[in-house]
Order: sequence, then structure tokens, then C-alpha cells
Amino acid sequence: MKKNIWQFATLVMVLSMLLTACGQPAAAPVEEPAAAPVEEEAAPAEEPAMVKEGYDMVFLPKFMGNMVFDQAFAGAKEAHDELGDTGKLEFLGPTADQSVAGQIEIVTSATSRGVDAIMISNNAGDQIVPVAVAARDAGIVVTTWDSPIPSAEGEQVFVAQVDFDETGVVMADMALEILGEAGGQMAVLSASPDAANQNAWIAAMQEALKDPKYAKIELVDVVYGNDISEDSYNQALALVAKYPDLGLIMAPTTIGITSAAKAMTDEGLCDKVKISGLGLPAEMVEFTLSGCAPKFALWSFVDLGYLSYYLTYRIASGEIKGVEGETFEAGRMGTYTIEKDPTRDVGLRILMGPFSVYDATNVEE
Ligand code: RAM
Repeated sequence: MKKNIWQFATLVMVLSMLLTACGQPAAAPVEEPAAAPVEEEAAPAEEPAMVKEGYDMVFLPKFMGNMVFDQAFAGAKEAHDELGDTGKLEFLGPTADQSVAGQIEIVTSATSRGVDAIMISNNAGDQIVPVAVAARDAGIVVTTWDSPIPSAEGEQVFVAQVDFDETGVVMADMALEILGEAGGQMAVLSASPDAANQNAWIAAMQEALKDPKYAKIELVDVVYGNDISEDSYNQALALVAKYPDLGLIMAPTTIGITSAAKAMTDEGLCDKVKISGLGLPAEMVEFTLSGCAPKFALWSFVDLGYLSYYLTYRIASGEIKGVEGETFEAGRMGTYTIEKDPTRDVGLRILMGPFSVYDATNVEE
């Protein structure tokens, strides 16, 4: 019995010496592997993004079913194919009647799916900011095209189709040419009250109209058709009813301008009320040839989508960071430089251009 006790005590001593020699409690080996993955996880973040073969990107228009956005996506797809990007390029947008909530939802779900980049034509004003910031925090590239985020929060760079201040001057000039020296009353039929691009263009036109050469043009109202054809059509008719002396409806939206031109044509009002603004030639031919919408302007939406894709790809791949002063190459469109957006208090842009002004002489081209 005594012998057994001594044998047991010796065993305990030997075991405790062994543990002391190892310098750690028996549970330690469990902890060690647990610490390792932290180091392993940190490693991929330091690797340059360029090792990736493709970038999953979402091209998000204000809403679906607008020909100009289809054209922009065709341009983005052209760039995607040209760059040999093996990632997935998705064309996702809400319907026009629930554009704000729909855009927010699409950005939220793209973020949780972990895409690489989101390219937005923003129709939600600054309401998009929280989800754009969340996407950026998740490491997603967020750029805007066509319509920026007013405060620029959550947006890295805006692809400006044309200079927004120049848009105001172009519209004021078209108004002057259509109304003539005698001038007259003009009303604006816009898209939605949250559309950053239209709001900036209207503000720029109001600024331009302060020049004495436009003194005889009276801007009587600004109304919104929400880029919905029926609403825009009805708003155009309501303007005519409200202002019997109205001479011109200026619609800085391709949906608004066609709807207004159709409304004036249907009601036989084209001799009295002319239509101008920003329109797509393919949708405006009949109204321009009839004289109802003698002059309007636009830019290439195909090019806008193409350039937006190039910019976003360059940032996603790590070739550029998306900061002021950087220059990058955009395929057939050449070289662009990221600059401070002079038409907003904050934010960066690249400037595309040019404007094309259409009338009966070139609308069919
Ligand atoms: C409509 C949209 C778009 C705008 C054009 C001119 O199609 O509102 O954002 O750029 O008009």
C-alpha cells in the first residue's frame, strides 16, 4: 500500500515537472492555433487588388425602361468586354415610380452580396448617402455617372457627362433662340425633385438667365413629372392651362421633353408653345421636324457608360485610387484626369462632353 502511494506521488511529481518545463498550462496548445488565423486573415488585405482576375460590378441607373440608360449600359458592357473583365457586370435598377427606395435597396443588397463596385446614376439626392457610405466601408468602389450624390458623401468620383454650369448656359441660349428678341414666358418641366443632375442644371440656368441678354425671358414656374411619361404629359398640359401666355417649356429630361412635345402636338398647341431641353434624337425626330421642338441638346450616353466603366475598373483594380490629380486611360475615349468638381461645393469629377445641339438639320443623323 505504502509502495503504491510512493509510486503515485512520484508520478504526480514527474508530470508537474514536465508541465513546468513546457512553461504553459495544458490548455495552451488549444489557444495557439486560434491566434494564427488572425494573422492569416490580415494578409490578403495587404495584397494588391490587381491579383484578381475580374470585378463584379453593378451598373445602377435611376430606373429601368429609359432608352438613354440602356445606351449607357451598352457602353459599360463595351468597356467590360474590351478590358476582358471576367467579373459579372449587372444592370440593375428600380422602377421609376419607386426609384428612391429601389436604388437604396439595390445598393444595400449589392453591398451584402460583396460586389466589387457600384456605378450609380443617383435619383435619391442625399438619401442615398447612408447606403453609399456603408458600401464604401465594406471596401466597395462607389462611383456616380449622369447624376451625382449632391454632398459627394460615399461617392469617390462623379463622371460628369458635360459641365453642369455650361448646361445652364446651353439651355438659356436655346430659350433665347426659340423665343427670339421679344422674349416671353418659359416654364421648366423637370424629372423628380430629388434628381441631383436636373436640380443642378435648373439652378445653373437660373444663374445664366441673370445675364442682361436674357432679360426678356421670364421663368414662371418649375414643375416635376418624375421622369414618368404620363405625369410629365399631364404636367405640361397643366402648365399651359395655368399660364395662358406661356411660350416655351424647357424640359431638362429626355422623358419630360418627349412627353411635353407629345402633349403639345396632341392638343394642337405647337404654334403657341414650343418645347426644348435635353432630348434623345431618336425620340425627338418627329417633334423637331414638325417644328414643335425646334432645338434641343444632349451628349452620348453610350460614351458616358463606357467612360464610367473604365474609371470604376481602374479604381477597383488598384491602378488608381480615385483621388484628385490622377490620370487614367479610357480606351477609345483617351485620357482623363480626376479633378475637383467646380460645380459642387465638394466632390471629385471627370469631365466627358461634348454637348450636341440638335435641330431639323441634324436630328435624323
Ligand atoms: C433623363 C434622365 C437622365 C438625364 C436625361 C437628360 O433621361 O433624367 O438622368 O440625364 O434625362
